Amino acid sequence: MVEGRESRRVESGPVRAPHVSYRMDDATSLLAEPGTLAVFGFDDRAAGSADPRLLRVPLETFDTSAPCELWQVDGPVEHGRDGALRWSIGGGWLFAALELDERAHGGPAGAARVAYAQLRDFIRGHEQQQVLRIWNYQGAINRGEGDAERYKLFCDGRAEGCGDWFAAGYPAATAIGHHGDPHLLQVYLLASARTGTAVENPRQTSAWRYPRQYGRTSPGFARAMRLPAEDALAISGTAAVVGHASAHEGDTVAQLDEILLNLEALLASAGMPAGFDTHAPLKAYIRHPIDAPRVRAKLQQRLPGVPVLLLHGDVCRSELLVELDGWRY
Ligand code: 3EB
Repeated sequence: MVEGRESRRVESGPVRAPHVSYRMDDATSLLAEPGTLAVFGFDDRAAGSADPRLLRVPLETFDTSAPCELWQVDGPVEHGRDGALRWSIGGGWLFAALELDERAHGGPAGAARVAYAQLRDFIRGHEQQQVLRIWNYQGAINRGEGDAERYKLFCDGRAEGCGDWFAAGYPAATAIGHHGDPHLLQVYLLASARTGTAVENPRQTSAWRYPRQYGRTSPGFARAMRLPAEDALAISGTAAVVGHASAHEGDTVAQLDEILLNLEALLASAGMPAGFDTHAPLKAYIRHPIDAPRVRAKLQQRLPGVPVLLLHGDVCRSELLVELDGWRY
């Protein structure tokens, strides 16, 4: 029965990308909308709800009234908690988030190891085993010297906790320093039952091949991920890294120009048309608050109409002053 087989294939085929948007509504009403997989509040916007789909991201915004970020999927959404881990599943997608206090895990490496091991254990029990995108927010990310810099310890622990989890290919990722509780490590991810397609950037050395000078453990992430239905590109944290070197030390605007070149090259490498549009939200992580107006002005000029959330965050190399990540539909 060719027909029956055909329709089964369609039913289990790739699912539509989550719809990601910035919304001024309060978190409670966004959680009540159909298909809400996750809601992210910045500053204090996520306070006061016990819903596991609501995450407070410890990054301050540079806007006087900050939106929430909303992830919506087709179909009903289940949610719950598993120890410290909170999760939701719907529309073929899985969201999971963990917040750990490093002091309970022997520091940054231990916390990263435990976070990734717990996420892996949780994912193992579910149909949605393909992790396509991960965000990491670490306190005081650049504190410490050389191999003892906290970000590098995080990279060590992440690799240990992952083991061979990503042996078939790394997800797209972001790792940014936050200015909240310095002991808080927050990790959240998006997974599906289907594999995506990792995309690398010809202008940049793949992160897992970075030379020794950047740390004992190369960071494991892909520059971007095409989602299974090929209807969206999840773009990793993108900084002014050319080859493996940091460019334009001390010049935020020149770094931002370099990032825009990196993003153009990445879109071309993904086989997508140039440019961003008003449906594809981006985030800009800015190290020094004094740079926020300059970054905002440049992005308004270069990416008019594109929703960009400006956040106070530290890039994982101390000489890097700004980083962008986000989506392209
Ligand atoms: C870079 O290009 C900038 O450790 O997961 C970007 C995205 C960066 C993800 C990570 C690090 C990570 O190397 C840093």
